[in-house]
Formats: sequence, C-alpha cells, structure tokens
Amino acid sequence: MKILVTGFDPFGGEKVNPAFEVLKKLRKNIAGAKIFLLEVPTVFGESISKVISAIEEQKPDVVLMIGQAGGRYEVTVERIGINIDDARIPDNKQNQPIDKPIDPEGPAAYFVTLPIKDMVQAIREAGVPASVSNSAGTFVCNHLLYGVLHYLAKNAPQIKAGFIHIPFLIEQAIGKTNMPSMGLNTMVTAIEAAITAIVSSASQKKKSAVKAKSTKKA
Ligand code: PCA
Repeated sequence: MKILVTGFDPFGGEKVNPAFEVLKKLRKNIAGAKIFLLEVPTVFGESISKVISAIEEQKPDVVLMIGQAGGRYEVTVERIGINIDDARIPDNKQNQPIDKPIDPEGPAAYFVTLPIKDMVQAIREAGVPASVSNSAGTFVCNHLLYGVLHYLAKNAPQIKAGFIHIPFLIEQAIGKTNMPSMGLNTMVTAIEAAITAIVSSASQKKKSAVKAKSTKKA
C-alpha cells in the first residue's frame, strides 16, 4: 500500500506550518504502508494541481492531506469538502476569492472516502484528543480537499482521500492569548495512528471481499 501524505507551507504570517513539521518527522513505513511526502503551497489552484500531479506520478492507494487549523483544540478528521472558496485572508500569492465555487459545474460537496471514525478512535487510543469535523472551512484546505475528491471521483475512484486538521504548535501559541496548541511529537503520534487505522481498515475490507467471493463459489 502506498500513501501520499501532503502538508501545507506556512501562511498568514506564521513562521511554520505544523502540517509540514509533522511530515518531516513521519516514519517512511507505517503499518506496512509506504509513505510518500509532498509539501503543498498555501495557494488556491496551485495546491490542487500540485497534488494531482503527484497522484498521477506516484499512483498512491490513499491520499492523506494535512493542514493547520489555528484555534482548534484537537486533531480533527474532516468529513466533507464543499464547493466554495471564501477566503478570510489572502493566500500566499495574494489571491482572496470570495463566495466563488471551486468548480461551477461540480457537485456541492464530496464526502471523504477514508474511515474517519476509525481514524478518530485510533488517534484517541494513541492518547491524543481527536474528533470528526464537519467543516474544513472555506480557505485553501477545503479547496484542496474538494479539488482532490472531485478529481478522484472522476478519474480514479479506487484511490481514497481525506484530510486532517491539526492545531497550532506550542511555539506558535506564544503571545496569542488563550490560544490552544499541541506539541509536535503528539501530533506525529496522532497522524501515525490515523494512518495505521487507514491501513487496517483497507486490509479488513480486502479480507471480507475475498470471503464474500469464496462464499459465492461454494
Ligand atoms: N490551513 C489552511 C490552509 C493551509 C493550512 O495549513 C486552511 O485550513 O484552510
């Protein structure tokens, strides 16, 4: 199994993005899956094309995207990507779309195709607070999530994809009053637990498919 894990670069005046910091510390083999890393620019449009090129080149089985959600307390596994760009701040190339559909011809939303509840449970069992999130926002993270799900639905529905938002790192919270934050190693533990859940749910599905096949024959 090949898993492409992506992380955004810093934006909005931050010196780091926890997503990219986590990427650098991930093990390259998790629960038997090979991990491929990709840094993604926090830019509308470019973020989607960069991930799609990597998908076409590497042909992964799973795409797991990671982004920073400053202000959140937990690791949050996103459920849905919606067809709208509505930027509160400019991206890293000064684009600031307001109320603009990502694809005017596309459906309103796509559900993530990864086992989000299993991922949340695995992260919690690894000792890290986590929950399902029903909105990835309307900035570049949601844009990328929708864009990738839209591309895969049309071109490669066998490839599964999803998104995890992580809080600020502890050092990013310094000077921001009452701002929640999380340590880097804790975030790495959470992401590795989520990946382990993805791998085991895929192998369970495979097993039950084989079982169904042999039952039919008998
Ligand atoms: N978080 C932003 C975009 C890049 C990132 O890491 C977001 O939540 O949209």
